[in-house]
This record gives sequence, structure tokens and C-alpha cells, in this order.
Amino acid sequence: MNAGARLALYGLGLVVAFGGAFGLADAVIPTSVVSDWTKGTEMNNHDDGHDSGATSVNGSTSATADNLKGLALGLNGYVLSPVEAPAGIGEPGELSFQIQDASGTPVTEYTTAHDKDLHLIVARSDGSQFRHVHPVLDVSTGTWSLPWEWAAAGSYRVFADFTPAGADASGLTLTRTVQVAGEFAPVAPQPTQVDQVGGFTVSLDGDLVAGSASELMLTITRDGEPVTALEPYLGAFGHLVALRDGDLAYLHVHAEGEEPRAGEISGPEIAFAAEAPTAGRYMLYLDFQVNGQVHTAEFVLDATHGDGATGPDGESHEDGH
Ligand SMILES: [Cu+2]
Repeated sequence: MNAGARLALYGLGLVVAFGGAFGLADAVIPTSVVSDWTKGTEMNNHDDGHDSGATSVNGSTSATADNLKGLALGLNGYVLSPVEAPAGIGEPGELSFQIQDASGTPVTEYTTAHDKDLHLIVARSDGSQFRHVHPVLDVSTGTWSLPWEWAAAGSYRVFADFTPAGADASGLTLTRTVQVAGEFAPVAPQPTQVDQVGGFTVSLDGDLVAGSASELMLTITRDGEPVTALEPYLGAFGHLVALRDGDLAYLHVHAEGEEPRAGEISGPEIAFAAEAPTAGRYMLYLDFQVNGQVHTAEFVLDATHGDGATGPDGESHEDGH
């Protein structure tokens, strides 16, 4: 079955909320705080301080399926153009695209969020080959681009995460599918809560429960010693992207609260409050920076069914297991 067919089969009426907070050292966090995080990062679309249309349910927040990010190429009048990129693997080239408004005009003015006007996430449909990068805008043409080469064949999803200019603009995550020719060797994501990257060991503690907030704690060590020199990267001590296995629904979780001050460091723990929209498998990607270098640790976590609580639209009942 191809990615398009899989997408089409995916259920409606899901409820999403995926919260986050950064740089908290304490492992015990009051529920009220978790609710606040969930509420804040419900707007994980970068529109800090604007109402995203989320509704409050029992003191926490939930979003309707309309608020699920990264499942459409157009929203609120904005469209992600077709993505130009090398057709096959091992061909150095460029990846480029435009964001167009309702009249088809390329958008050249954005609201900076987390140090950038646009965040680009690329992942293969099986969750592998993840990249979080920042293309450059040619304001004369409205084209975003960066040097690009594919390392593996397959069906990819490109996510553009941005906020248009304007006081009322809210953040958007638009997505396109890009096919890369070549022999395709899919990877089946298996649950994993420890990753080794760049000499660091990153472990994830906590559980995901559909429909309710729970804590995820990421701990970074090196040679068995806690790493306490996490540096701010894009205005936070860590960035967490979660993609839902099956449709790659996109959850970009940024820092809550105060941005780190210049020169401030943190570690070894980064705390997130997370609420999965549904039971099932999620791929999680943590970007963190030490000594000026950014590393990405990857995890796979299965969200369990909640205790019967469902959102206002109800959850899917068949989990297909
Ligand atoms: Cu980014």
C-alpha cells in the first residue's frame, strides 16, 4: 500500500494535544503545571500568546482533528508549493519550495519564531531519515532553498513550520509528499527509549497515554556522567518533534516559559508534558546542542489507551492490532 492510500485510510475525529516544557530539573511536576504546558504547547505552531481555537476540557486542553498539524498542504489560505528536489539518491542538488497565499503569490514576509522564519522537517514515511533544517528565503522570488542530497530512496514527507507576517497570523505546518527513486528498504520502527548520538547517551523516561497529559523526561549523559552544559538552540534547551506512525501527524514541541538567557546552560534533564492524540506508535526526535554542535536523538514510544476517557469527538475505537 502506498503512503497516499495509508493516509486516506486514517481515521477522523481524533483529539490532539502534545505539550512540552524545557530545562526543568525536577522530576515531580504538579498536574496544574502539566495542564499549563499542555495548554501552551497546544499552540505548538509558534503563535505564542494567540488563541489557537483549542477548547478546554476538564482543566486540560484538547484540540479537534482540525488542529492536527502536518497533514495537509494547504490551510488558512496558505499553500505549500510542490517541492523541487533531486529525483534519486546520491545526486547533490537543491531542495526548494514556496509558501503561496490564497492568490498564488509567494509569501516573503514571516513572523520569526524560535530564531527562524521557517523550520523545515523532512522524514521518510517510516519515520527514518529525519532532518530538521533551516532553508534560506530569496525575497526576490519568495523561494526557500537549501543544498540537498537524499541518502535513501522512499516516500518522504516535507513539513514547513512557519508563521506568516501579521499580528493575527497563527503558526502553520504544511506538508507535501516527495518521492525519491531507488531501491526502497523500509524500516519498521520498534519501541526504543535510549539512543546514542555523537558520543552522548540520551534516555527517555515516561509513558504516552492517549488523551491525557503525562511526563516525558529526557536525560543526557556522556561516559556515564550527566551532561550539564546543554546550550540554548533556537531559543530553547531542546526541541522535540513527534510524528505519529501511520500518518506522520506532526507535533512540534517548543520550549515553554522563559527563553534561556544568553550564555545560560542546563542539563542533564529536559522535561516534557505530552499528550498523544491516539493510542499507537510515535516517533520522537530530540534536537539538543552541546559545544555549539546540534545532535538529534531518536525514540519510538507506544501510547497506550486511556482509561475510557475520550475527547469531544470521540476516539477511534479500532486500533487495528
Ligand atoms: Cu527549526
